[in-house]
Amino acid sequence: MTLATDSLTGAGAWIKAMVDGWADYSEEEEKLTRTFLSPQHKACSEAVMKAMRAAGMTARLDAVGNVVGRYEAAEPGAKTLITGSHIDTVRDAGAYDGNLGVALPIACIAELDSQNKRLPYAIEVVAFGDEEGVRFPTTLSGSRTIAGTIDLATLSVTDAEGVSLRDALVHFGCDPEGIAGEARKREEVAAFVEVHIEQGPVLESEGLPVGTVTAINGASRFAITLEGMAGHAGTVPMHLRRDALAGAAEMVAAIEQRAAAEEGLVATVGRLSVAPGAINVIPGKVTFTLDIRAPENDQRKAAVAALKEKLAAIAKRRGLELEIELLYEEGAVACDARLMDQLDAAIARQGIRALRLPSGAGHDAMALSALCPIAMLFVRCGGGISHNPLESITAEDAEAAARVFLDFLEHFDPNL
Ligand code: HGY
Ligand code: MN
Ligand code: MN
Repeated sequence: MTLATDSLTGAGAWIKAMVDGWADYSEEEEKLTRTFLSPQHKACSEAVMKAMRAAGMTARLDAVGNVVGRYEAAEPGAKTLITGSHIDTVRDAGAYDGNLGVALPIACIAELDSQNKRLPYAIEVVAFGDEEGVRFPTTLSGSRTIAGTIDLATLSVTDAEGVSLRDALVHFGCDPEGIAGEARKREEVAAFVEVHIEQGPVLESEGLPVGTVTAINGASRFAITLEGMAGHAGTVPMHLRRDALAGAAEMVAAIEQRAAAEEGLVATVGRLSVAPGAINVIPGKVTFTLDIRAPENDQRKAAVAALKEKLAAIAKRRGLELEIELLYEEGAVACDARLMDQLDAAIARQGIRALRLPSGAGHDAMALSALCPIAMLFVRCGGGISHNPLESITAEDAEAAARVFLDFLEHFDPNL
């Protein structure tokens, strides 16, 4: 596929086709599931590198499994604008979460390259490998590596099969010893700007193809384990049971009730496992996850503290052992005002009403905010649906977003 030469005409269909092609790299039949450092992640990384090179970029796999494409500046020694997003997915995912934010910048750079145009700064497009945190009990390892904030102790975390992150990296063809060296120097980076589907209904409700993100909600994630007493389903009277699943059910309802009572607070129990898991055995052990988010860090932390108390009271009353393990915590992050203004200006130049909106979803941009100013451009997605195979975008919106992003690139002032 080659882009039409007249500045991105046909780019939307080209971008969609590229992302739809990457969706073939899945660990599951008939579904899109691509987890960090899987063989399918490797195959997709190779396809991304091929597309980057065809667009006039150099492309490499870095020490932590990110794909890094680079389009040099007009002059050597110039600063770098980093863009990109993640190519790992949740289970049974939509195709555009993350992936659109890699394909769209590649299309814009292919257009610059077709015009032999170089900018007063270099551009790096990064396809991060670990944003969803599905395979390992950690996440953002790719973006944290580039930001220089990764905790190398996370290399010892293991997946469900007991494979350590370190071993998985070596198997993937990476050198974990090189991770520290991947950190970018602050003085060399102008900004990080990520293009991502909105994953919510606001742009669609406003009739807009794109919007400028103001901030990214903070999130805390926990693994919660309840230990009761497995027993015979037929012989143990109800008042003598220490049923871990009944306790978990009461806790899940309490979590939902607490979040629903407060504007802006969201809480989700996304995974729950029961042991021993037999029809005639009272559940002795349950583990479930909790993901809790809010626009303000104090609000989220207060809700976490209140819920910890509530769960402890339920466990005590039911005679259950309770363990709450923090898996992940990222504070809310504000986007840079100057970058937001530059995105708004590009949107306006493309004849679109500029709208600002917050992100309820987390993104690699949160990690990059430790390195440099960040901003995000949201793209409308059908029904606001995401983390679901029904996730969709239109070629028209992809093309509108590409025009805005290319306009932003051509006017971007790297000396923020
Ligand atoms: O969970 C999130 O917000 C992101 O999709 N990882
Ligand atoms: Mn996601
Ligand atoms: Mn995402």
